[in-house]
Amino acid sequence: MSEIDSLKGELQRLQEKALASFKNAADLNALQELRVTYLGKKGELTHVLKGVGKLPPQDRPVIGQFVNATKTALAEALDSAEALLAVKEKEQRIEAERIDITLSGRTSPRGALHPVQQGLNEMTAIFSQMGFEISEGPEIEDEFHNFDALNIPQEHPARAMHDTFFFEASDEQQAKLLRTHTSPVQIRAMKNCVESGGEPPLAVVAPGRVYRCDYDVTHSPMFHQVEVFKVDKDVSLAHLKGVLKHFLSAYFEKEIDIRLRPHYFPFTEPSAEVDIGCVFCAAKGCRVCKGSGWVEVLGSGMIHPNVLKSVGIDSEIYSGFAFGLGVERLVMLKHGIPDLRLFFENDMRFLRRMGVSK
Ligand code: 2U9
Repeated sequence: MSEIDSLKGELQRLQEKALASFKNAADLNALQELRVTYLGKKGELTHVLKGVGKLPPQDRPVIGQFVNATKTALAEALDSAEALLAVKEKEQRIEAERIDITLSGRTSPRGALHPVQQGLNEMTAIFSQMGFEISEGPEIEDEFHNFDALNIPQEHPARAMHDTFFFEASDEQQAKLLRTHTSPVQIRAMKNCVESGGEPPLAVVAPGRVYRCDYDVTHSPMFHQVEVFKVDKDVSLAHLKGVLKHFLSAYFEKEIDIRLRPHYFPFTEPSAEVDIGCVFCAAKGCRVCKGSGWVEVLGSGMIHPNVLKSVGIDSEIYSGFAFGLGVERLVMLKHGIPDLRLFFENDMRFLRRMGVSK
């Protein structure tokens, strides 16, 4: 066999071996290595080329052409194998990164308003819909707004009854205290109206936190009140009773019976405690109403003339009704909550049942 034929044969085998290895290459890196192995400076084709030098000069162009053809064939085969592998690797990556959008999502815990705040908002909204203006005021008050203006003078036993938290103060300073009810908000609303040259009618709802130094099973040192008043010409107890019945029926979401029982408050005259027909036993008598069929829910009355006088409203021309309620008490009655302390312990079992952190 001539030298040229043996070289041709060698190139032929080299090409077959190379093409087979390109087909089997696992990835682009392997292919790159094969490119070096066959076409690189120290590669197998170069090695064969070195043998060309030993050929007689007239044979060299023939085998040179053959070598070039082999080189082109290998380069083209490498290029197309590379393109194929690139597509394959991309498909694998897409498959690996695929997101299954049919899986249901992970839910994150959802917060909610505290049951007391929910109740306070519901109550305030009912009065707002009836035309009462919502008013808020400071929780740190002075004795004038919390007591004097409400017909509770210095030595009045009601001051002691209110179990007030006082701030420390020197003799010259005006005593500051945590408000014991939201009535000072009402005083401020009336005073603001008069001082800015306005006059009644005035209808205000004052929701908020109040503080009393009192702590037992049915009392918390901080609790929430909603207080309501209306001042106008010819306001009567009948208006008070109408507003109360509408409010209580709206809040409990059913027709509610009410009754007014005479009582004493310094800031109202006459005064009355308000009972509702027991919502648990339909007034048949149970543990909640202690067998009476009635449950006390709030205090009320016609605003005392001294209170109107203290804010500069003429009690000969104007009259008004007012009432105050404890939010926790009403929320407990509506939802059958047995113990006031549940509101303040943040036991998740209670809060979840009431709609916090579902
Ligand atoms: C002004 C004049 C009068 C508001 C009133 C009550 C009766 C009352 C209690 C209910 C339960 C307080 O939270 S509680 O302990 N409130 O009994 N509140 S009359 O009278 C006012 C308010 C403002 C200017």
